[in-house]
Parts: sequence; C-alpha cells; structure tokens
Amino acid sequence: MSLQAQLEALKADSLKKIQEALELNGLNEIRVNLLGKKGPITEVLRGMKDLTAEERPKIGSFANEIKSELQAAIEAKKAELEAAALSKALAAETLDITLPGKPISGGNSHILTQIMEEIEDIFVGMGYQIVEGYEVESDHYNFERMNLPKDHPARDMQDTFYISEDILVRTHTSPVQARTMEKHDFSKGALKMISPGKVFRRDTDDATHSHQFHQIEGLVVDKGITMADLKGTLQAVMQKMFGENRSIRLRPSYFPFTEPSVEVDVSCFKCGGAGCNVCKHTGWIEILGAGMVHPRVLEMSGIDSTVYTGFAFGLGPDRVAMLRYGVNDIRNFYLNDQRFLQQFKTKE
Ligand code: 2NM
Repeated sequence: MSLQAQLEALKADSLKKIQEALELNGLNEIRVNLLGKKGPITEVLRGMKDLTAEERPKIGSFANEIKSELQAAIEAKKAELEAAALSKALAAETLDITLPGKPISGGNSHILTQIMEEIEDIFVGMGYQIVEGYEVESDHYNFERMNLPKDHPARDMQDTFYISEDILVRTHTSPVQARTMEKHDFSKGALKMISPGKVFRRDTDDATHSHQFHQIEGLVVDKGITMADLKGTLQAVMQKMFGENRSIRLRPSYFPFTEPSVEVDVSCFKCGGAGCNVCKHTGWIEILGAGMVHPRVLEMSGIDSTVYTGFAFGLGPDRVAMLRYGVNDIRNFYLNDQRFLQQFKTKE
C-alpha cells in the first residue's frame, strides 16, 4: 500500500475512533496515541525516506493536513463531550424548590440573661454605666473594702469558696463597685453604675438557695446624693420592671456596707396589693436590699465622705425570674434542661 493510501486509511480509522469516544478521558487517550511522537502518523512518515524528492513534500503536507483535521475533530468532540457532561451535571443538581424547607430551630438566651439584659437596658436609659469585674477576687476587695473585716460576724452568712487564703470566688458584685470607685474621676461627673454577674456563696442548695446565683448591684456617688434619690430611683426602676402602677416601701435593715440600710418591697404585680399566692397574702414582695453607702466604704475607695455621698442597692435576677414566671425551684436555672429553658423562647 502506498504511503498516501496508508495515511488515508489511518485518517478514516482515527476519525471513526474519535467519533466513537464516549467520555473525555478516553478522548484524551486517543489524542495522545494519535498525535504523539510514537503515534501512527509519525510511524507512516518514517517510510518517506524511500520516496522520490518529488513525492516527499506532497506526502509531507498531506500528513500535516491529516494531523490538523484530526486535531480539529478531537477539539470538536471534546466540546461536544464537555457540553454533554455539563448538561448531565446540571440535570443531576436540579433543586426542587417546591419541597418544604427543614425548619431551623433557633436557640434563645437563657432566661436569666434575658432578665439581666432587660434590667441593664433600664439603667442604661437612666445614664448608668454597666461594669463587669472579676468572678475570682481578693479577700481585700470582696470583704475588707465592703467594711467586712476578717472577724466580722456577717462574713458567716456569705462565707464562700476559697481558692487560697486570700483569693476567693466573689460573694457579691460589690468588689466591682470598689474597683470602679477608686478609679472614678469626679471632675467628669457623678459615678452611676451597675454591675451584673455571677456570685457564689457557701450555701446548702435547696429550692430557694443555690451556691451560684446572680446579682445586679447599683451605685450612685456624687455631691448631695440622699435617701430621696435612692427611693425615687428604685421606685422608677420597679415601675419599669413590674408595671406603672407599682409602689415601693422601705423597711429598716442592716448591711455592713450601707448606713442606713433598707429592705425594699414592691407592691404585688399579680394582685396589686390585695394579697395572693405570689406575695404570700401580704400585698408586698421583698425585692431589693439598699442603703446609703457607708462613709468608711467611700473613704477606703479614696472618696472624701465629707464631700460625697452615695446610695447602693442589690437585686437578684434569679428571684425576679422566679417571681415573674412562677418558678418554684432556683435549681431549674442551672440544670441546663432544655424542656425548662425553651419555655423562655421569645420568638420562633
Ligand atoms: C446590697 C444591698 C445594699 C451595695 C453596696 C455597694 C457598695 F459597693 F457601694 F458599697 N455595692 N452594693 C449593696 C448595698 C448591695 O445588696 C443586697
């Protein structure tokens, strides 16, 4: 067979192979075999040495033509297979947008977080700063600076978990107030702050006691602050928390860090004062401890108690949540039981 005929046959055979390729990998293999250095065309062209000088360029250019034709055929087939692969992938990935969606179950803030944020908002609205401090504190800031020296009997009520002789988990958030008082620059205005957070006491846990609970303490110090400011402020806060119709009453009490000290009751938000199960038929709910900051506490924080006075208070978000939602056991807040916690979902 002449070289010309061999090349013709090779072309026909190759075009058939290209046409019959079913996938891109196979086509690529065909391309490498046909056009590569060890391919059949190169092989046929080896016979050129036996040709006449006249025939040689003809066969040479014919061979190049075939190469180009095969290349073009491969490119065309490649485009065809790629298009087919794409349509197949698109068909497989079709989304049925009429299928019903899977509901996403959103979480919710812990009920105590919700209550604390609500109370924080009330105080921010009245120009208070929110200050968070350390949960691990020194005996100095937790007790000494709150007018509770080492042998003070009131320490027993809040004795706590000691990490060492002088380091403990705080029993109240008052150390935050002490740390803020000692830094406050009164030339910039009054000190008005609240400190929300976790506190710890060596309690035997029962329905109303937990060794870990929460507090929001508040403090205002400036020239001329009086008990009237304390009463007016707490009256306004209780109305925002429990309703416009609430009133408060003060009863004398004792705290080492305030003098005078008071217990603050709010009129019952459920019965309005007539008496019910929430207020234990007294019409009043005990809700806050408060008082005028003891001059010694001011002095220990570097504040001149002959010039400045202040009021302070402490409130329990756990108790607020229990009252408001009728929760009868404080331990529910700390068990991480979703059946309990999910009841306080605010939105779906
Ligand atoms: C309470 C009751 C009364 C209080 C006092 C202070 C400070 F730092 F200013 F002395 N902080 N919090 C205070 C006063 C806390 O909790 C029932």
